[in-house]
Amino acid sequence: MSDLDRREFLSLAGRGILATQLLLTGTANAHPKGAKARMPHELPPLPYAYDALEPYYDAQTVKLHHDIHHAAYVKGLNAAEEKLAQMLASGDFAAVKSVCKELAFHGSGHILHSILWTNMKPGGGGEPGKGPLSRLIVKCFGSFEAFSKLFLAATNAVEGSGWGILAYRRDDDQLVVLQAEKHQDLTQWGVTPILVCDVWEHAYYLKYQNKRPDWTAAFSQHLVNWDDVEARLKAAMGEK
Ligand code: MN3
Repeated sequence: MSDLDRREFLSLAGRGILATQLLLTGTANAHPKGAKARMPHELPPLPYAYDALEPYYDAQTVKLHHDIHHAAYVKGLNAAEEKLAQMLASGDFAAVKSVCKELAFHGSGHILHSILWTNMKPGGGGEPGKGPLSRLIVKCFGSFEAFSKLFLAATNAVEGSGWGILAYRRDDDQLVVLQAEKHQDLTQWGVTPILVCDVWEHAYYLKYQNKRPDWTAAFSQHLVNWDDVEARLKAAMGEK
């Protein structure tokens, strides 16, 4: 991801993962009488090789997940923003309901997967280092162990396809654990996701079949990149 893309992405993530905010972003960029044409969203490259997370996350699933599934959300988001631009140009808003749904679904899918790839690293897992993230986890959840149990329980209990999410709520300086159904349901306004675990079956089925808790345990114990989670927390707090 280039610096510009990263800034744009962090800015987008910082404003939440919500449909109306994506819609407003699209509106500002796509208005026919407004500023220059919007740049299409691009699939961010993986920050490691396909097989770098073996044996906990297999190369075949990583390749399919990134190159096929994540790419489809990027394509869908660009298509939805194109439809939005056409609505604005024509003044015909009959399709607004479906366009809003597509902006939310594909926009949230793109944002959450972009976080997921850097949320993992070879040799990850364990606990975060001593710093603002670990201090805030203890303040909000009592201990890292309690947080970890809550995050895994919430993620394992997602109904159908979705995500486990640790997010930062800047209004009162709190971390919150949430579930998302699909990509965009059950979210909370005004929070910034900093740690996400994908529990759509496409994320784990080849290797773990129906054993979702085995995937989430491997994610937690061997893959989480806590440095990335803390960098996201600091960005959300407004620190450089
Ligand atoms: Mn996925």
